[in-house]
Amino acid sequence: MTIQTLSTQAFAGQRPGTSGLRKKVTVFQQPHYLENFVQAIFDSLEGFAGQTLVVGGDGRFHNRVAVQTILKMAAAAGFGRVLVGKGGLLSTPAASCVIRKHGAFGGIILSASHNPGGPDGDFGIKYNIGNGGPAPEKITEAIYARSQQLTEYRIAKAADINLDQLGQYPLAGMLVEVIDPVSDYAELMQSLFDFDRIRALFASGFRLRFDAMGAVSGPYAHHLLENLLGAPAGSVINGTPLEDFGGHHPDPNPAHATELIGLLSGPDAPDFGAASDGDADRNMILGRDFIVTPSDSLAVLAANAKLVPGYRDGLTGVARSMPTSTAVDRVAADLGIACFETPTGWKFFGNLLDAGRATLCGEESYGTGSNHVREKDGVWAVLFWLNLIAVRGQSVATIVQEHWARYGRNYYSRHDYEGIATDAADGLMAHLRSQLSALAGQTVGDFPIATADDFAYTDPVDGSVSHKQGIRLIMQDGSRIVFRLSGTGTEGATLRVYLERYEPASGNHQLDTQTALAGLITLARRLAQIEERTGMAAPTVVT
Ligand code: VG1
Ligand code: CO
Repeated sequence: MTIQTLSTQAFAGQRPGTSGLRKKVTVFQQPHYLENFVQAIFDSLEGFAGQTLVVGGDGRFHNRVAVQTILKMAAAAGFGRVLVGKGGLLSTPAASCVIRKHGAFGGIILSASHNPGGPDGDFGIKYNIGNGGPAPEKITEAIYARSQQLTEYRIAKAADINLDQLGQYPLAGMLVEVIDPVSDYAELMQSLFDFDRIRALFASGFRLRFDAMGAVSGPYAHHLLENLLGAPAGSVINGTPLEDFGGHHPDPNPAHATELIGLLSGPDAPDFGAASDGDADRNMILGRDFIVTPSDSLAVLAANAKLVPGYRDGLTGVARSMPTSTAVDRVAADLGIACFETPTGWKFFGNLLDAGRATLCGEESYGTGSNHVREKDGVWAVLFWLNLIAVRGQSVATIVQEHWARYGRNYYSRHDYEGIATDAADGLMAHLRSQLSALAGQTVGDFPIATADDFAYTDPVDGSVSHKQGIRLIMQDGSRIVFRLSGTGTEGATLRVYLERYEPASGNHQLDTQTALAGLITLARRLAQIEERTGMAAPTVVT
């Protein structure tokens, strides 16, 4: 066997963001760019000789090329075995499931998630540790540091593996196993949910549309919803993974999943709609003419968890990212369980899940999950909702409205300002930071501000501290405005403004969300000087 050692030079800018390294495909196509990052990952790990690595991605353009390179580099690095999904495919939650089930040392996931794909689109890579979850900051920072010092990388000289044929293939002293990307995951889902009951729901005429958005959730949704649960053929739309997602922006929110939103409106609409993103870790839940916000979805799942077999014994705790609405906090208080508030990004939930301190986790960005894996999980959330509907025998809208009637409603919206010049975005955040001490305790317009700070998080399990995780303005009545810059974009900066207002159980739950939040929206734009600093009179995306 031949292991080649090739000289290389460091590339600036290989610091992983909220969820791995994401760049334009053209950046990844530069000679040695991917190789450098993969070598930096391997150089930052210890003790993997002879161990198993899991590799797979969301099938976007460049996925196959990258998988072949990673296989050869894993062989050169001394891994004993690589499990790779057929066609190079593994959804992010399925990769997490496979790592855990097969006791792998870790995994490499290729995805830029909800970002568009294709030759002009985005590509991404991230490393997950042996618990199946995204590497914590300590490791991602080590990978970055290493990427800046590299002078060479090692790769086996070997023919490409046939990724389209299940089986075992030797590669320079290592074994490559091409596995079915769906089966381990499908087995796990069947251990958590009442498939008989959901099957009976479909048999009774319940109708669903699941929009896979041309991305990797298609094979999972086809198998679970149509083959195993009996939803009629055609219930899953855009179900074939495509290298460019069929031109879709595979982001399951009302702004990008417009086809599905259209299908779910009107008297003849199906009962239930759902969509997932590029790597199938996000979910959007819809009823007929009804959109469930992700923050509400988390709260509803927590409140009803005991109705589902996998969570019958109740939850030890829940966790949400800081910008996510506080709807789930009210459920946790009612249930008498802990509620953790973490920085944005699933990696911050890993320790809480491993320590058994949280069972369900969620983010406002259409991410929901539990201790069954260590990633958020789109198809899991859909099955959870279907199980609830099958048990409660109510529509999506009724379930959510009854939730509000009991706990009150957290009106919630996120306003994104995309494509801002980096300097302007940094200046805007610095300006906000400079006002914090003056704002705390002041009344601005109609809003008495109780807390104004820059969110910092101390992990209760390992004590690690993360600073500057978003600027919070918390009003006396609990209403909140949060500002932060995206860590997943590949062009310029994206400002995210998160807005939340609480309306008690007895209050008005029928307002239009943007109307309900109008005062906070105006205040946010004024305090951050959004128009003056970015020239933008309105957000580019509202969810
Ligand atoms: C966004 C979301 C965050 C999510 C992350 C990865 O990050 O806000 O909640 O965890 O994407 O999701 P940011 O830094 O752009 O706000 V995914 O589905 O892109 O892996
Ligand atoms: Co994703």
